[in-house]
Amino acid sequence: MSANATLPAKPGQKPFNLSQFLETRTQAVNTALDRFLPAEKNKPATIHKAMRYSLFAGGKRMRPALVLAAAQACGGSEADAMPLACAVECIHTYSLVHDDLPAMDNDDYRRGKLTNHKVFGEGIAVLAGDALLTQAFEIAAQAKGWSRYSHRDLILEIAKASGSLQLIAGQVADLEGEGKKTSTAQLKYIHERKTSALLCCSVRLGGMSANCSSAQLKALTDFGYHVGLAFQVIDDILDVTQTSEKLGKTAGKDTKAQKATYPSIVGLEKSRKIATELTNKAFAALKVFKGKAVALEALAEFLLKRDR
Ligand code: GRG
Repeated sequence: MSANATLPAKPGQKPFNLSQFLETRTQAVNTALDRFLPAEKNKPATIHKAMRYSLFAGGKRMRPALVLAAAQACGGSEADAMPLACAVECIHTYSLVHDDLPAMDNDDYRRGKLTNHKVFGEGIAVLAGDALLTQAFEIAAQAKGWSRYSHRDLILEIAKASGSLQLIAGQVADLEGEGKKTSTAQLKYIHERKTSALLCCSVRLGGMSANCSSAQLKALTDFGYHVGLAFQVIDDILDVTQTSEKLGKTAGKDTKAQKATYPSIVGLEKSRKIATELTNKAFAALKVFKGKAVALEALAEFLLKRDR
């Protein structure tokens, strides 16, 4: 599905223009990231060039879009949510830079360009990832804090999602599972941590930036968890069905690295069915928003039908 779609309206609802939402939010996020990051010419210029190279390489900006859409569903403002949207994109980009390193996935292409270490060398790529991770917390600390959610809550949220029990745990299990027989339970464990944790954190942060109620936060958590799992099932499907040109990264890597994926364990057709079921569970979680979560709904549908 291309983001050009205008989703048909449900009875009593205006049609939602997803392409316009994504275009305007991507532009706003890029402008904010540009302001938050040290300028390229700041000494040492190499590290700032390397950070900006990967950050502005043309990612889909799905995590910031989820932060902003969740804030909107809870009646919050884009300005209040923006530092958190930028913080999660910095964490996500750091994880990609490190994942591409020769010691990990050893990839030459990402976001349609040469990977960070191919351009700047391994040492600088490690440091650019470290700097983006640290930058995320500096940016998040500039969010304002709300009556229900303090700065402490925001920082804990991001640290937990990206720490050794979530994002890093998923990556460790992924690395250690290469070439080994993996059960669907173990695969789910990896997907929950490697992918779902940061997507779930994104929608939760959006809700927090709108001082959301505990019922809204619970619904967002449920939504984010299921969308996150669906996202990775689709990512696994795309790895075997799309070209490297389309994906902007090397296609077919999972099979080559003998990685456990949904298509390799249950086949393509069942994988598509699982992704649809997970997305339906995500839709169901949005009921409490009584039609105000149209952007989240449209994003979940877009993520299910995406082709890159
Ligand atoms: C190195 C700490 C560390 C973690 C790495 C994110 C990750 C864990 C590995 C990257 C490879 C991978 C398949 C990750 C799962 C999440 C995912 C599908 C990332 C790609 O996200 P997109 O498609 O990428 O949103 P863009 O480039 O569009 O932002």
